[in-house]
Amino acid sequence: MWDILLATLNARHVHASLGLRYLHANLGELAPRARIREFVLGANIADLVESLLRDGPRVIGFGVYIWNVEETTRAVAMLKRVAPEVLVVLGGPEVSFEAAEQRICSLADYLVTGQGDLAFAELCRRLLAGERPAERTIEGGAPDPLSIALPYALYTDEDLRNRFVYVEASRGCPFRCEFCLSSLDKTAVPFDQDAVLAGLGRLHARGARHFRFVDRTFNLKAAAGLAILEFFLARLDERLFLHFEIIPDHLPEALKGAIARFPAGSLQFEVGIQTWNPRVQALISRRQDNARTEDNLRWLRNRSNALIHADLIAGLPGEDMESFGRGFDRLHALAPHEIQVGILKRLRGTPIARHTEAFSLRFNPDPPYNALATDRLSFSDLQRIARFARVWEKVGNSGRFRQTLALLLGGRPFGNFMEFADWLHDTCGTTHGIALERLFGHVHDYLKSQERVGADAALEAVVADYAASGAHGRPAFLSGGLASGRRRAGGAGSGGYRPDRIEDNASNQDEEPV
Ligand code: B12
Ligand code: SF4
Repeated sequence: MWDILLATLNARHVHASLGLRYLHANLGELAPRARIREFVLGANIADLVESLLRDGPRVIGFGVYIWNVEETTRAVAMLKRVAPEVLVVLGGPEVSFEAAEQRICSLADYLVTGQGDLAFAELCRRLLAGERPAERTIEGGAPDPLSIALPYALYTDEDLRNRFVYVEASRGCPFRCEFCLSSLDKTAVPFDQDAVLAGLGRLHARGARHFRFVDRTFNLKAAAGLAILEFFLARLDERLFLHFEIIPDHLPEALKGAIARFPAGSLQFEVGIQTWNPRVQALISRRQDNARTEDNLRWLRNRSNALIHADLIAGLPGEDMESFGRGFDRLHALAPHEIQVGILKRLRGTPIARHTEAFSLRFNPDPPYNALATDRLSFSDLQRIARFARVWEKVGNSGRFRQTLALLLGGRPFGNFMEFADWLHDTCGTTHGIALERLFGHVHDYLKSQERVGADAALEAVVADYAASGAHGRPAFLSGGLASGRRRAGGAGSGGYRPDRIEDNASNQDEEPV
């Protein structure tokens, strides 16, 4: 039996909840009476509630995020019906703002906004002592990181084997990009570096090799970043994989030197570009030096082995199709390994909402609160971009269409790929649920119909990519007459994946739908 449960629904099993581990680690004398219960989106809610109640809790804390708020609301509603005596405490970014408008907040007993590391423990002490604080909303605020116990010992061996190990060297962000929740932070504050490195060292000694840093701007302070990179350089092996989020226009020489020493496949940078349009950048208070961003991306691609995953956002105030497309082409010319096209979301609490009227921003009222239309992009434009993004994931980012991609893009990447995504949607009636083999067939059909490509070049490229993907079927286009020797061009396994690594990339599964 456990007095306190810490529960959440993660986006997928591979994502372990770092937030709940912090709360548990900071429960002090209550920690042995508490347990973390993680579920995955799509769980049966009645089963989830039943399984939580089986632990006999007096308090259940739920971690609420944009991806799980709908299911968590149903869980809390059911729980309060069948076990009203169990106290429900909510926390997490989704309920830290606009609480009055959220059904889940009215169902719960208590709400802790902001960082809950210390505030949750304090509340539990009072609740378990029989007190019922009159104030239902408690501000967690932003405690000094030096007062927070680190949670890394709470990763189990199973976590280390099968899940991403999320870690954190600093909290917060000094920048103000209005679409982002971190724009509300006052600044970035570091954790004690020695303590963090000691925690990472113990995880590494236990076998952890896949570390994802959740720091908003890993490269903000060169000395701190360098210490972490050096720490891992001293522990390099062929399994090590590190993920960092970086700001693109700031790459001091000291960091470059260390980055350049990492071998292929060991370092991944998520680089937020979001928009290249200076007018849009100014409107959303995003400071970004485009020229330095380009220089740094070029340096990373030419002088380091880091995998570059770069993000763009469509639907920002002031951005139209033409300017977004130009931005895509500009980014594509810098050859990041992956480009993620996201649609603007109006996250609760973010200042982007101030532009709603001036730019006629229409947001989905339900999570994920994505932009549906703006004064410059119609609903149908944004639908097309969303399809572009999905198809790009499977064809552009997957690494499975290397030769065909070049033909698809020709000299105008955004325009040509948009035409392909439109065609795919018209042909299949959807861009969801197209199995890989059929997708190869469609790519082939499309390319051979394009005068600028020609049937021979289309077949040759599709056959080479199909063979390199490691797939073993006999799709219709293979009966197109190429000799079997040519069919094998590229060879299985040359698709650029690291099958030994925990992957969040659904495109690694052969029959994964688009
Ligand atoms: C890891 C991560 C993910 C993972 C999922 C992780 C999981 N567990 O499933 C992935 C990569 C899948 C993901 C995806 C997305 N994410 Co994300 N993600 C993060 C990230 C980088 C780290 C989260 C983390 O561990 N933080 C560190 C811990 C310590 O902080 P925390 O989780 O906020 O927890 C603290 C408090 O919230 C609070 N707290 C949390 N739980 C509880 C519970 C109780 C009871 C209490 C009292 C307090 C409390 O106390 C904790 C300790 O201080 C954050 C950014 C960030 N650095 O936080 C964004 C973030 C959480 N994601 C965000 C967004 C918008 C998305 C996407 C919509 C992005 C997109 N594609 O457009 C998608 C949605 C996914 C989907 N399927 O729909 C937003 C969340 C906004 C919101 N309202 O929830 C964040 C904050 C980024 C941002 N700055 O805007 N994400
Ligand atoms: S987008 Fe990145 S740089 Fe801008 S506020 Fe968010 S975390 Fe900071």
